[in-house]
Amino acid sequence: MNSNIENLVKISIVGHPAVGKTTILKLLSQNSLNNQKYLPTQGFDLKTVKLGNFKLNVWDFGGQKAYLKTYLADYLLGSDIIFIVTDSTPRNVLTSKELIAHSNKIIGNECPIIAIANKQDLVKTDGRLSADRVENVLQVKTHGLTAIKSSERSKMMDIIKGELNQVVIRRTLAESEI
Ligand SMILES: Nc1nc2c(ncn2[C@@H]2O[C@H](COP(=O)(O)OP(=O)(O)OP(=O)(O)O)[C@@H](O)[C@H]2O)c(=O)[nH]1
Ligand SMILES: [Mg+2]
Repeated sequence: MNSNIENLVKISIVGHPAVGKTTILKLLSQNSLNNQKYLPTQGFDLKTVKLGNFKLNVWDFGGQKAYLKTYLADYLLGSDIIFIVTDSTPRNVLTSKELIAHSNKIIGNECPIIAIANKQDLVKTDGRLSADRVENVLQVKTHGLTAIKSSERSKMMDIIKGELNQVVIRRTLAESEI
């Protein structure tokens, strides 16, 4: 792939408030996490991350109800990969399931929805669900993560790398249909 456009990938991170979306954005785009204080994202944040030949535009969308209700369709439009983040509490996993159903209606089969079962460091201490159990409930591919640990960066990058192969295949197929 030579052209810049072909190497540009839109990754959308969505989920309810305080599940760790901005922390994942920082994990991908910064060397270290300097502040773990919760500051709700107003609107959205966007960072560009290089991965091999790819330029990833990673969109971190504020999870407050007003945003999701009004802008979810706009957020998701043109995504190549959608990550739905949950904090792995049973209640949040259930509301994330609704968000997945809603997102599916918006984007159809256009792009994969992958779940991130975040805050896995808290599974043993306060009854959060393991990634396998989250996957059973959500019925979409699910990866466990502890986004506050900078050592998890390579795991998150590998998850994206795995999905990029599919992005390339889908684009090639779409081109051959034109
Ligand atoms: N223990 C633990 N805390 C985490 C983890 N990931 C994020 N947090 C904390 O959870 C809080 C919320 O994280 P954010 O990344 O700001 O949440 P958000 O999903 O962007 O929230 P909105 O912007 O309101 O939609 C912060 O205090 C983070 O430090 C994790 O893996 N483990
Ligand atoms: Mg945020």
